[in-house]
Amino acid sequence: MNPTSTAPLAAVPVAGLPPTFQWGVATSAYQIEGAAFEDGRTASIWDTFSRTPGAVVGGDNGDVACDHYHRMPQDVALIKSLGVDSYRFSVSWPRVQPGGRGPANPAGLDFYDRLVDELLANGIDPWVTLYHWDLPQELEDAGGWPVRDTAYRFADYASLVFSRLEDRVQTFTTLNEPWCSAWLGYQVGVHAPGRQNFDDALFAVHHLLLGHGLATQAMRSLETRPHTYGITLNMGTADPASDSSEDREAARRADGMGLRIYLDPLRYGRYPADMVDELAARGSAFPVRDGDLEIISTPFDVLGVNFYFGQNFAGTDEQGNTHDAAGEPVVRAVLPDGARTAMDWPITPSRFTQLLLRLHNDYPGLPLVVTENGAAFPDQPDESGFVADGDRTEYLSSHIAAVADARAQGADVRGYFAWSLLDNFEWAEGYAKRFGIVHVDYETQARTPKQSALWFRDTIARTRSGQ
Ligand code: IFM
Repeated sequence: MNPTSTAPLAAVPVAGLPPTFQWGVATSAYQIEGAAFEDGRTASIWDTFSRTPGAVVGGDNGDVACDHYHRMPQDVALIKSLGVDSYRFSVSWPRVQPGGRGPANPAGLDFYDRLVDELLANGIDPWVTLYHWDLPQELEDAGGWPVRDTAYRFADYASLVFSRLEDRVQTFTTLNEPWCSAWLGYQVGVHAPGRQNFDDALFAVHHLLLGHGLATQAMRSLETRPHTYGITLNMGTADPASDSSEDREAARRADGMGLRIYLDPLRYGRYPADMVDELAARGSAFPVRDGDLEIISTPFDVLGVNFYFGQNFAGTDEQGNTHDAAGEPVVRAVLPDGARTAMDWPITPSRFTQLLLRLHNDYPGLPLVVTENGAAFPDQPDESGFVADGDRTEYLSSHIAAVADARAQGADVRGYFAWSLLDNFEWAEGYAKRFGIVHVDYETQARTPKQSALWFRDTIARTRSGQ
């Protein structure tokens, strides 16, 4: 298939999205930029973690990644060719503020300054994420997110970025997926910094949320015009695997730790009582100080929703035990039947509708934007680099249709960003898993839009024209 073809590709038409719906593509700094030690950038926890033997598939790291740092104008032209409204990117903290303290690195800020200008010159709205997992290593050495001071350091860093870009950037989101930073990084240990300590993870949750609130307040205090502030959470659905009381309890616990311990403090200024009680029963607690919950619940304007799949939960292990060896209740994920992606994640578009409606009902009054949705599949490029990814195209079209469905039932979903613009460094999976709608040949750095990118482009055009 000719990648430059403008012929509409076969796909499920997406009905019911208004011409004003916001379309975008998303990336993050460490996953695409490369230039890991240029122009004053210092190490982040991912530079360190990816050098830990066995931590990342293939021993891969982000030193070069997609070389976006050096290819930015061409990448912006690529984004423009897709006809999207917006580009969601993250700012690399150690590029902008090496070491995580002190003054800004002018060369680091200059890169984002140029990126914003290039986007605006091409009619693309820049959507900034301040933190997509690349904590400066020095801050981890001082204790990382389990330590309160990191929240204050984050607010300082946010102020540096904001002061430079606020004249041209409308939307600033603080954190991407704090669940991953806290639980995968500090409890499970499969993400940087690779710790395995339950209380560290719990403390990290609180300090990430505190950092969000402090940063939002700091940016508002500096603004010379109104902005849109937000945070992005990764969320799924947690349904009971059966109607048994154990399974219903397991689903409640999974939902509590996966969604409510973030959104309840953000929106209502309190941690959910059932989770606080359960944590107390195991001798743990969020490190809340007076005034923290007021800071965390600082009003914001948009909730970024990252959705990949929904899950079921069982309250028993495979042998039927209700408690694990440590005496904790079993919360076992049971993946829904059906097709899976290359990540072995189930494909569950109807759960996406379910999640968006649930957010609309339980946390009303907050506009939603899908800041990530997409899938890895075992792509097979032809000799020209083109990938006929009918699987990814179908994943995107069914999930965009799920968004339209949620909107039709009342959910205030205003936009959708495909994850990801480019194949990129997929964290612990290295370069082995490809989420891009544009294929990247890592040898030559050639970018080739996949079938999904062309379908996405055509879908956006059709929606805009009201078809
Ligand atoms: O690649 C990641 C991204 O950085 C955060 N959200 C999930 C994506 C796919 O795993």
